[in-house]
Amino acid sequence: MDTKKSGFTSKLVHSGSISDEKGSAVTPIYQTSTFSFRDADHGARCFSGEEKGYIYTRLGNPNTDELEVAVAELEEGFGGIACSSGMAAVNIVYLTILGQGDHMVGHNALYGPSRGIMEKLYPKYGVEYDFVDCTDIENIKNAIKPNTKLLYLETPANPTMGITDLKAACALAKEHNLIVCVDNTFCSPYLQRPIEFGADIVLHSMTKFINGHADIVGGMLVAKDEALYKDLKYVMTNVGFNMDPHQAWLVRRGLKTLSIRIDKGQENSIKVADFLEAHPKVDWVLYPGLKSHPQYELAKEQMDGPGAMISFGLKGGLDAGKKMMNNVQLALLAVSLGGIETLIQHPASMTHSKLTSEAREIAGISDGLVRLSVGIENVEDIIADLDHALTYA
Ligand code: LCS
Repeated sequence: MDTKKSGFTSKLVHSGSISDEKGSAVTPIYQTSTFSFRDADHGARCFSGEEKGYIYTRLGNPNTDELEVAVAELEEGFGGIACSSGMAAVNIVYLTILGQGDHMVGHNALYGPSRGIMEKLYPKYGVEYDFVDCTDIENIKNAIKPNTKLLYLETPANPTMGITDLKAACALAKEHNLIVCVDNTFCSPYLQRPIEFGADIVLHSMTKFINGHADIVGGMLVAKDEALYKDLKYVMTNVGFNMDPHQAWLVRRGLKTLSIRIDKGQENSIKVADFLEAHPKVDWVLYPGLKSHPQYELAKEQMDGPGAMISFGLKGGLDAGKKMMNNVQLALLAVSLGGIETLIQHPASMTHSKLTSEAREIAGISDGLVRLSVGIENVEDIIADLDHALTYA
């Protein structure tokens, strides 16, 4: 079925689907490393009937193809590249765009390893970087140098919920011939499509909302045009960052319910954010759907909804955070996000406990910061759980 003109949810259900000769309603899993050639002169057999010529799964497989077609269509890009993790996707971008003597500008509060890998590994290969607060376009302008090649954004950012003006950032980047990559993990294409605003590459940790069931790790890149798609794909296949067919099949299944999962998580989040904002033990709440978010108006303009991620600060700091974590019952005390189950985490005592309080502040993570990924459970149960745990905070 040609889904190019279909609505978003119809695309979720049908895009890229492959019907086989047995008429299965769901694409089978092509759990194979290699494909037999029809004869010495022709490419491998293709079950979809197209002259696709599958050869070897690291280079392409019907299950990764199906997922790539679907996500690329949803993001309104030229082509998708499924890969083994969100971090594989990040590294494919860095390896493709940056080389000896090149410079990148990135948002200062990215998902930790997306920044960490640049600071730790890439200087070995002569790559330079500056991480600045990209929520202020002036900072990007001031950081661009003659050798800058890449502008790397994440909006809303993890976990500070800072929002970058994509239209303004992309326009500025074009004046300087920069490639713009936007990590769209927190929104998914249901809530934000960065290519519409001028981005060249969209990146996802599909571990999160796209898959939505906390049962795989995976990544996706969507390139705006063919040339960029080919360059990114070359790195993916040759560094070996490919996604396994079974993993791709699971993600394609999860993707089918993206809009209804996000609608429900978002409806819950609006109520949870209001509850937290009114709670006496909570100092601040950062949620793009609250008028108190510093970029509330911008969020309304570039996002189709505020999403299901909330950060909030406890007045009692580190100790209060630990006590709250030890008293949640419904929310899982876990990293990751974007699944159907509510997850809660306190970076100062969990993921960032090895850093000093000062180093955490620099990374935008105060001692009382708690991050919540709101699930699709009954909202009364989520609020009751938080309310109970907050009595200990
Ligand atoms: N980008 C964002 C915005 C992320 O939140 C993550 C993972 C990644 C990229 C990397 O994706 P992965 O390789 O894990 O699929 N975020 C995580 C988090 O907040 N807690 O645990 C993982």
